[in-house]
Amino acid sequence: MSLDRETTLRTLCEAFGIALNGHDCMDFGNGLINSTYLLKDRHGDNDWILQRVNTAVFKQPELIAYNNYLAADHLRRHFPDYRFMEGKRTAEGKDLFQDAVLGAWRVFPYIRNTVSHDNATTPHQAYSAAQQFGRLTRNLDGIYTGAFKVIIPDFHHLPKRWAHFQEALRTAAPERLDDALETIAFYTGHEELVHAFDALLRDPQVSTRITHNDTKLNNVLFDRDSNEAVCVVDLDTLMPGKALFDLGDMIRTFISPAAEDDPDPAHCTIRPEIFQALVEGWFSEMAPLLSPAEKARVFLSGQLLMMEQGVRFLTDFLENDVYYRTLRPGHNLDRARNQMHLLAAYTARKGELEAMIAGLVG
Ligand code: GN1
Ligand code: MG
Repeated sequence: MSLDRETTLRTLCEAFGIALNGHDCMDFGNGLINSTYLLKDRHGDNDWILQRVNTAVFKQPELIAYNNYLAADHLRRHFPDYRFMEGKRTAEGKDLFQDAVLGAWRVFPYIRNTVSHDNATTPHQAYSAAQQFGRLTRNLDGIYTGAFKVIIPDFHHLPKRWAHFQEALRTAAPERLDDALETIAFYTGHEELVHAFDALLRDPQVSTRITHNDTKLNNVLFDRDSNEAVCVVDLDTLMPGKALFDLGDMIRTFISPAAEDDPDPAHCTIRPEIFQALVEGWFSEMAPLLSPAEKARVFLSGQLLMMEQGVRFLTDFLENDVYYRTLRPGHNLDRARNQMHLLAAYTARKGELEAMIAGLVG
């Protein structure tokens, strides 16, 4: 926050009609784009999540709120028991709070007794989380996708990310190119995945649905006691997309025990039981909606998302770290290397992993 925390907090709470009566405000989660805070009530359960939207990335933050309310309205009517993270309106009834100094802010209820995990520790956790991501898309099946705004154009679009990467290779500083030599060579050697991504985008058998688009494990809240996934959060990229990209991003983020910025190849290992559980959890909701063309690309979806994310991190490194929050020099290169090792390890296990899900995909 650019004003002091106290003043910012008072202004926001007044705008959203939240009575402050002894609250603590602390950093929350570890997103790479927005800044998120937990406002915790010391005396009761008047807890809230405050999020400052990064408007360099989300150029029209009002579109996030628009899609959120569109989905919330449909879900309330058709699935009244479904738990959906709906944004709170301001006291004046506005979708978000915008101010020249403080920026753009959204507020959400905090669900007590929930936790998020950066890493899947059990197959059941992976199953339960994937089921929640699948349920979101399934419950929004039938809604008119054309009514939704495109919050970030070409968000999951490896061919366009690839073109951006080629541009970065032309303009990067020589030292950065030098540091990234081996990583650049790896991604360049996997260009066939760009074509596979393109073919998927063009396949009429792969429909456009309303998807989450950022299905990391830590975007799911789990009940602290039962360890069941309760709901999905971080809905700022809820928009039309391909369901396979949600699946691929889950494979990318659940399958290895390593953190996303751990560049050690020895840590980027593949956990087949987690892979199987997450595919099963997602299929438990999505199977009736999937076409043979989608089912045939389950394994591929993981490769595509590892490739896309790796190329994005590498491009940002070559462009001097302008997009993702970095905490140390070379942070984005470490992230790109992590995705590289992950993609190599995952691809090496193709036969075994495909055999595990053969019964599901038919
Ligand atoms: C960003 O900010 P966060 O962590 O929710 C990014 C995702 C990436 C992710 C990688 C809008 O998400 O696409 O997969 O980092 N979001 C945006 O950790 O670019
Ligand atoms: Mg996100």
